[in-house]
Amino acid sequence: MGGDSSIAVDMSRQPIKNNDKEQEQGRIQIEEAETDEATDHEVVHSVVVQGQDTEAKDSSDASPDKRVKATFVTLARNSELYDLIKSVRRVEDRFNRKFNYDWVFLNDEPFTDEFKNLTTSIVSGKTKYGLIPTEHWSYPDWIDMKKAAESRAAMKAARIIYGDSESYRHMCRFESGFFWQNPLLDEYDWYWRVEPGIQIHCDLDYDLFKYMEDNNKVYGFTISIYEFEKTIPSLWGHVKDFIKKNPQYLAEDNLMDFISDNKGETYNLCHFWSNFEVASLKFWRSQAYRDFFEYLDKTGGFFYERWGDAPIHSIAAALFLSKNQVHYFEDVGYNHGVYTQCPLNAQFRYDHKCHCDPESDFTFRGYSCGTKYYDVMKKEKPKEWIHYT
Ligand SMILES: Nc1nc2c(ncn2[C@@H]2O[C@H](COP(=O)(O)OP(=O)(O)O)[C@@H](O)[C@H]2O)c(=O)[nH]1
Ligand SMILES: [Mg+2]
Repeated sequence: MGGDSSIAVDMSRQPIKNNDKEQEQGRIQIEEAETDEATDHEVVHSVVVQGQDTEAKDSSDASPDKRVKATFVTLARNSELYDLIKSVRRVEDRFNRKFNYDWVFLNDEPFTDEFKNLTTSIVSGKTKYGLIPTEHWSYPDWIDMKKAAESRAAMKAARIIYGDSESYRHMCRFESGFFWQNPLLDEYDWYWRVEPGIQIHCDLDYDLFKYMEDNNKVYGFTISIYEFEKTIPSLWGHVKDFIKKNPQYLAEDNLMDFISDNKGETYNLCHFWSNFEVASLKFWRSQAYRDFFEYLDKTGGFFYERWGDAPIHSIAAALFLSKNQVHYFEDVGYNHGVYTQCPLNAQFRYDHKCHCDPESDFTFRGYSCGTKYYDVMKKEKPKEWIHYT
């Protein structure tokens, strides 16, 4: 079961990058205007001035009625550029060169020209660059800094991955409660989250955003996994308190059975791996999610423990959505860190030019929540699954 104490690292999070830094003061919300430059893809970079997006040209060749209001979104550091650019290239090659969706990049420091020029040269849609405001990436005034520091020291001693990292906590809190509040995302209904170093293994010949919209889906994932219990010891207690106070937010036909094995008494640690998400921005903007995030944030758990955005997003999706509004993208072929999704059917892989090894597929392995998801959804498993457990 999840939270296996023999596992000494947080399996849901990959390489340790400890890059805490002092937060600078007085940041503006959005970066200053830039000069537009047409790339050899004939894509024109938008001008972003304090949240005003003055487009010089939109080169999208998809007809307007076929496109939905969607964008890619990436939070990244300048130092991750060359790890990120591979992800961007792969997403473009497998999907976006056919659809030309925009791409929003967010950072807690100003992006360098090198970062902006290179990403703009490869993204086929418009690129936009946002500077995260200090209030979305700093300690709220109700946090006891001494208690937070003691907790980091204790988690470091317990060798919990990212246990002593302040920046990681700001990142998880930002991805939980603030990325969707960035004004650069205001004009969109959908986003696809992309992180540095990910892979897309298969051709995606259809519009995933449009699929979500046309099929009444809200949250889409590729990999699910158990969370490391020591990062969230009090989370479920707070979730239960929140539900008790706000029973109206619980969806009738929800996915509680995916995240709890005893009807909600305890959390089984299953969550959707949030480094890949194709999801509705409207969901995070909803009153239910706003209240949920605010309630959790007030407990200080992002800082006194080390709550990840993945369990926060997943618990909300599992409780506030009906199970049919959550979509498993079994056809993407995805990799982040040591975990991979690879379609098991050989003909499917050939038809979609997948380059992954099915042996690497994580879906039905021990530490994945894939089997649970299939069982809860009463979804038929691929006929090959038993060979890949
Ligand atoms: N701008 C910025 N981005 C960050 C920072 N820490 C993490 N990220 C981004 O947040 C996402 C998750 O961080 P990552 O280090 O990949 O965590 P992991 O996937 O859990 O190991 C990635 O897109 C990172 O680029 C930070 O301090 N500043
Ligand atoms: Mg990552």
